[in-house]
Amino acid sequence: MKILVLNGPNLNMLGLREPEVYGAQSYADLEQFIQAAALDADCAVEIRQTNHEGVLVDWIQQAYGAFDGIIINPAAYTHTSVAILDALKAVSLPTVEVHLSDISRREAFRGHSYVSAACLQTVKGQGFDGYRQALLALRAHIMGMREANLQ
Ligand code: CA2
Repeated sequence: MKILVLNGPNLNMLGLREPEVYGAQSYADLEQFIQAAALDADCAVEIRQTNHEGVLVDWIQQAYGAFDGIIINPAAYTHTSVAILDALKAVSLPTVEVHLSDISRREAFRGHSYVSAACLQTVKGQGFDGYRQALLALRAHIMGMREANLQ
């Protein structure tokens, strides 16, 4: 099972600023954590990060036919991007949204996610472990779909 993990703007700054919100570990630590979780779950993950909205849209489009599902932390674009929502709807791959922090308990503008409407579920406020939870939920969903198609 091949899963594309997409991380949006400024997540490459993890560990350098705001450790009280996002933790003290670095982006490289996050990549290692996700790779270890994927190994445990017997999934193959490709992890990418960009600061550019259009690049996220391109990567989502290119995932069609190449990956079984998507895990996405669109970072600030969560709260602004109809383009990312439309791309996720267009490819219609099973997708889980992740946020390190609990966006429902922060500033009001973080309370709304445009991308949620195209996602199976949103995992928030669980730190790095949210990516592991997202991976397990996505794997269960994809395996369920495969079984249903066999019947
Ligand atoms: O909680 C999350 O994962 C967010 O997606 C992170 C975004 C934020 O805009 C969302 O509202 C919630 C911000 C990512 C920026 O990460 C930083 C890391 C270190 C220092 C500064 C920002």
